Amino acid sequence: MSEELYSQMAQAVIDGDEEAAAALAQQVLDQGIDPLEAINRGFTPGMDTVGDLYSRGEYFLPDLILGGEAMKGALAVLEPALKAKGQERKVLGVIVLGTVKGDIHEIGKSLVGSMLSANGFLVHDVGIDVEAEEFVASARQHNADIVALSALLTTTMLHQRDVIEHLVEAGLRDRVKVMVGGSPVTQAWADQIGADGYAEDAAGAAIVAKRLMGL
Ligand code: B12
Repeated sequence: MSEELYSQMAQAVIDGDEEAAAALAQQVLDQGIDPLEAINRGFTPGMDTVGDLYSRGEYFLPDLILGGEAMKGALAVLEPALKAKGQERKVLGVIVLGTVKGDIHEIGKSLVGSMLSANGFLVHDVGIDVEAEEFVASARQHNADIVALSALLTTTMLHQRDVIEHLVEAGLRDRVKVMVGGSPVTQAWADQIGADGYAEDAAGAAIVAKRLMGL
């Protein structure tokens, strides 16, 4: 039964049908299905298909936008349930999270934020297209333990390194850990730029964040 529901979720994103995606997400909550499971097995595969169709020239920018909107519609319904899991716990650490300069992809970043909150971290989401200076200012303001940087473009992942350099210049690097992610980002890239952690997905991000806190 769930398999059928998962493929409907993927299809709603592929069709860019925000209303259908939100209705399916509501069904997830009503039927007591694990929201993360629905995201990983239903909506995200749909988003991946949209990306593949776009790379093959079968989908165009408006299709990419519609797919993104459908995914966001589903996440808007599911995120409160994801975050609620973390609410009764004590705060494990403070994280400043954002998508780097020049990059407006927000879906994966927000999902990472929800998972970190669900796991007991206090997350300050500074948004998308964020300048290195802003990450540094926010880390200082919130006394962050970790700065988490998302990048979805091969061109913008270079700005993850800029943020690390700015943290060094600001004298914060000794006490602020950095973790990086996003589809073009790899462990090798994380090592190359001197990041402390990398994870492939939102669930992995929570595991890495705990490791960085020594938990
Ligand atoms: C939706 C989408 C868009 C939407 C974004 C809407 C929004 N509000 O976010 C819009 C239409 C705006 C868009 C625009 C563009 N896009 Co786009 N987009 C996508 C698409 C289809 C899906 C991304 C997504 O949301 N995935 C779902 C989420 C859940 O996954 P995720 O983002 O990867 O995040 C997960 C992990 O990466 C990880 N993660 C993410 N961040 C972090 C951070 C940390 C710290 C950690 C630990 C982990 C982590 O965990 C997340 C959750 O599991 C991808 C293709 C793809 N399959 O990735 C292309 C893609 C990323 N886009 C691409 C391109 C080329 C563009 C444009 C340049 C197109 C254009 N010609 O204008 C613009 C760039 C705009 C800009 N300046 O940023 C290319 C990038 C190619 C490259 N390697 O550089 C891709 C790969 C499509 C393709 N196959 O060609 N896009």
